[in-house]
Amino acid sequence: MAVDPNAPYDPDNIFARILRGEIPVVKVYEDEYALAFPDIAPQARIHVLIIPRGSYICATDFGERASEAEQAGLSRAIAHVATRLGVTGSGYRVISNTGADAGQEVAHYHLHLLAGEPLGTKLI
Ligand code: IU
Repeated sequence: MAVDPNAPYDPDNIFARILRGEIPVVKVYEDEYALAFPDIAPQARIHVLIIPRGSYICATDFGERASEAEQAGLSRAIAHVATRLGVTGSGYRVISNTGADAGQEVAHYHLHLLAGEPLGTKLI
């Protein structure tokens, strides 16, 4: 079911559980602001999710409530992940779905990083 961006944050959503270490993931990158791990259903040769550590539902919620440091931290995490994956030269795409029309499924703000092949018009 699609996420309702106006519903309260659910602390038991799957990404919150991953952040608490209740569900193991391969950590592609982590720091005090963000965690990155492979998407379980990759839509490109490289498909990594980058999530803030804070409890934010979607892009709107993150943009409105996250501190400047958290926003800068997530932005920098994109660059760190891309560098770690070795795709800064070949290129990559960052996408975020918010709400029903975008098809957001998990109610913890996340960025999809797609790379590793020509992406054409590929979206998530
Ligand atoms: P969306 O933007 O909310 O639609 O993306 C959610 C993504 O989370 C989607 O690509 C799923 O494959 C991915 N995902 C995951 O990586 N691990 C999980 O346990 C679950 C979803 I549930």
